[in-house]
Amino acid sequence: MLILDSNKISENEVTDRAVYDNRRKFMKTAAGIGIVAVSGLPLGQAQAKSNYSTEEKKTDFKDISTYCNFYEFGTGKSDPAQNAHSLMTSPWDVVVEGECANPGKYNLEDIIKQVSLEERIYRFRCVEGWSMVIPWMGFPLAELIKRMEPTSKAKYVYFETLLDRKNMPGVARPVLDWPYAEGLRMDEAMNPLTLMGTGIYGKDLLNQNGAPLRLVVPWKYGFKSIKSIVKIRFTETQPSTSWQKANKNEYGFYSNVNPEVSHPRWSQRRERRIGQFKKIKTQKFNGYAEQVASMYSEMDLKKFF
Ligand SMILES: Nc1nc2c(c(=O)[nH]1)N[C@H]1C(S)=C(S)[C@@H](COP(=O)(O)O)O[C@H]1N2
Ligand SMILES: [Mo]
Repeated sequence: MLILDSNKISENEVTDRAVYDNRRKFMKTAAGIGIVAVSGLPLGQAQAKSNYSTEEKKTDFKDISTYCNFYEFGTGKSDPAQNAHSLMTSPWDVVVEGECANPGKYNLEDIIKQVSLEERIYRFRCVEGWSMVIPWMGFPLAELIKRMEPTSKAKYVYFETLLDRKNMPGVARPVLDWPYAEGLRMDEAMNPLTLMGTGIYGKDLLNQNGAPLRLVVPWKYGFKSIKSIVKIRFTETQPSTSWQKANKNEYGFYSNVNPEVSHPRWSQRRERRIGQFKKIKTQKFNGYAEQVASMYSEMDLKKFF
């Protein structure tokens, strides 16, 4: 763990260190031997402190890593932390297909070498009514998408989680239509807030949090942030998602955090910040309206929930 309570270390330095550790881990894996020089990497870029980070109190690592939703490992909040150790996350390949110039199978370590990792402290709001503040490590999804060169037909991006019947006890039951599937509109995927998460608190993601690569879309309900991604597909039409298939009246494609639109079975006006006693007000777009509201200015968000 990083020493986060020392007055002598500036927040900037802590962030740099966290970025460095997370990247070095990937580099080690890539080289297969000891510590390698972190060369050929845009470390200067990675060190830039993110303007997008919230100053709110971060949720304890213990809560982030033990209170999880990852239904492939069971539907209980503590099931993923108990069961996800069996997931094999290295080596890890991501298949890119559909409407793009550069489809193919990409090794994650190779992807990591070509993007700028940074720390982003984001609010994270689950549709069930709880929230956290999570210091993610990751890189903007836009960087990856640009490298894949989507065609003019690519209007949406579809994501799929690994489906491993041997190591995922939860998929034995048809709780959701496996593999877990999610999607974003192209402008949402390209928005600078949208991250591909690789770590939390400067460490690689634990399996229960979606190792080794997960989406982080902070203005949408948590279920859009799909874990352990193995497939990315550029599509012309809106992809169907696991939660829409499960119940389209309760879970829409957009799923923007919105206190004005109730879930059919409960209000979304308030949330319980994990680790705090009093409930707090939920903000529209989870407090990221300045960055994202313009993408929806023409839409009726009650209809397109
Ligand atoms: N593959 C997969 N991704 C998933 C889920 C899941 O069950 N399977 N749960 C989603 C939900 S509902 C939430 S709230 C977040 C939880 O992320 P966390 O456990 O890291 O907080 O992951 C999302 N991504
Ligand atoms: Mo969620």
